[in-house]
Amino acid sequence: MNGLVIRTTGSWYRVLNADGTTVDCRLRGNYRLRGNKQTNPIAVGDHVVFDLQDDDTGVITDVADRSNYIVRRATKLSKQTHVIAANIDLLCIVATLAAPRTSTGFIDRLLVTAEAYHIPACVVFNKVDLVDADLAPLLDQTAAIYTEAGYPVLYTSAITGAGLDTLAALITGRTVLFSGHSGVGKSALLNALDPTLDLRVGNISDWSLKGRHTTTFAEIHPVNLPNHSGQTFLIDTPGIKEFGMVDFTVQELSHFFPEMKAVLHDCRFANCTHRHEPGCAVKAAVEAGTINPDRYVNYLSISDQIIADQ
Ligand SMILES: Nc1nc2c(ncn2[C@@H]2O[C@H](COP(=O)(O)OP(=O)(O)OP(=O)(O)O)[C@@H](O)[C@H]2O)c(=O)[nH]1
Ligand SMILES: [Mg+2]
Ligand SMILES: [Zn+2]
Repeated sequence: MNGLVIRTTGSWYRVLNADGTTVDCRLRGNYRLRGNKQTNPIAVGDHVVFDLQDDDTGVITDVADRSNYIVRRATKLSKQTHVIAANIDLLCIVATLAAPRTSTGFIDRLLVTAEAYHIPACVVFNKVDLVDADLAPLLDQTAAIYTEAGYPVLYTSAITGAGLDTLAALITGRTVLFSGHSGVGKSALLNALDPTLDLRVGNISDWSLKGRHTTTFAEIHPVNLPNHSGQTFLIDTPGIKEFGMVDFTVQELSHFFPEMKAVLHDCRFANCTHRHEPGCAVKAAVEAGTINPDRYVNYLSISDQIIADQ
């Protein structure tokens, strides 16, 4: 039999069959790990082959090749990586400017990783109902950074329903990974998209305005969005504090900023790092205002981090 891994907890994998039933599976004892760099050999989104046992549990014997996957460092300083999900059609980075505030540094690290792993991405600014006149200019400015870089940007509110039709239209029929800090409203957004989901949503404590890590493991929720036809797979994930990137070099980094990639062939040196080299087309574009300075600053910060980690 074969199916889609929709939940992983400890050594158990919940597999969704084509007929809509699920089987809880374990991994065959001698299953060959793809190297020991990854803490989890199978992630949500993987398509697996399994044998059904007498007790109605399954034993996974094989995993299909992935079209893509997204990884982060297992812990802050770890060399090991954690696969968040596999076979993703779209990454929705859920961000907020109020309670908690998402930095562009965080968004850019996720976007860079999405580019590196060939996953289309969008930025969803949630909790727009909390954006007052004072905050609105900052929201528009931040959103413009990503629109200009070529990413779809949405404004949503899980509370008022603002922007949900646009979000539903963007994600229908796709497998969509929702990622972002704890408390930005990932689970609340999924509930708002499909009220039958009834996912657990956290409380924001007034004193700290920090999320509480309500969602504790990644899970795929198959849904049929109201007013949209086609099966959609929504992946809810636990909030992350920092996004630990892996696996690429300073030389590669600018290729994962689409607006830099578009001009870097005009740099004088083929191995330009766009920091101090003369004749750098990226720096020229920043000075000319066609590349956003915030994105460039985050580029520098990520490349510093890559160098420090080497
Ligand atoms: N005002 C407002 N509150 C929201 C909105 N979306 C979510 N919230 C609230 O924000 C809090 C956190 O929402 P969750 O959906 O649990 O956040 P999460 O991103 O899933 O958090 P983790 O599971 O911890 O990663 C809850 O109290 C929600 O009611 C929104 O659009 N507007
Ligand atoms: Mg959640
Ligand atoms: Zn350059």
